[in-house]
Amino acid sequence: STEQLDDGAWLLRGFALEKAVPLIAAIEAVAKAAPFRHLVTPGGFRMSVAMTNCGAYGWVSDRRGYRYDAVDPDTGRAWPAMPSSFLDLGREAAQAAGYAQFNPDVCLVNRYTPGTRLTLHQDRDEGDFAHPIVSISLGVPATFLWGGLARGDKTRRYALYHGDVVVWGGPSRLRFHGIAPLKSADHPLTGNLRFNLTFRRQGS
Ligand code: MD5
Ligand code: FE
Repeated sequence: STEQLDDGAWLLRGFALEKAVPLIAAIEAVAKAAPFRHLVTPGGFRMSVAMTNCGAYGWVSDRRGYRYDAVDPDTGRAWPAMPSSFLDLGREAAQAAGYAQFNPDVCLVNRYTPGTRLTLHQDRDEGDFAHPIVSISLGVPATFLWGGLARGDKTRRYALYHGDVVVWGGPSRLRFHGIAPLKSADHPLTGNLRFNLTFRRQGS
């Protein structure tokens, strides 16, 4: 089913379900070349979510700030190429939500263990906010917190399940959002883990 969350924001329930097994295998291949790591925020806090990237650029954070970089600072090499299974599904989801021209050059991969959270934030390090962000949830379900354009705005909660895809664009592109601490659960494909893929356009 397709549910409109707000202007420019669409929840495509189960859109990735049929491709979940190859997507998870591709995550494992990406993580072999660019291992998951816990980034440090500019304020010095270790993030509870573990991250890696694929594509021409990757999102990184350290004491100097947040940025996109073509080189993985942990390996000194380019990020692994975006698997075609990722790119195809990211584009199909964007198209289903009305963004036919989406050509992502980054896929940020997040890995959640029980208790992992992502505090309320905006995604604003990309070069051009005209492009949407496509998010694919795999494994253990999570509670997504969806706010407004100011940090203090009221948040709504949505359960995101294995295979769900969300597309955020237009007036919803810069909303504050986060993930509540992950509950312990067991998923047949991922055990106690949740993965989230976010497709982004970094370069213009
Ligand atoms: C996650 N990841 O489930 C979430 C889902 C991240 C991140 O937030 O930055 O890696 S992506 C949700 C998202 C992205 C861009 C805009 C909006 C939500 N939004 O306007 O609500 O790991
Ligand atoms: Fe985000």
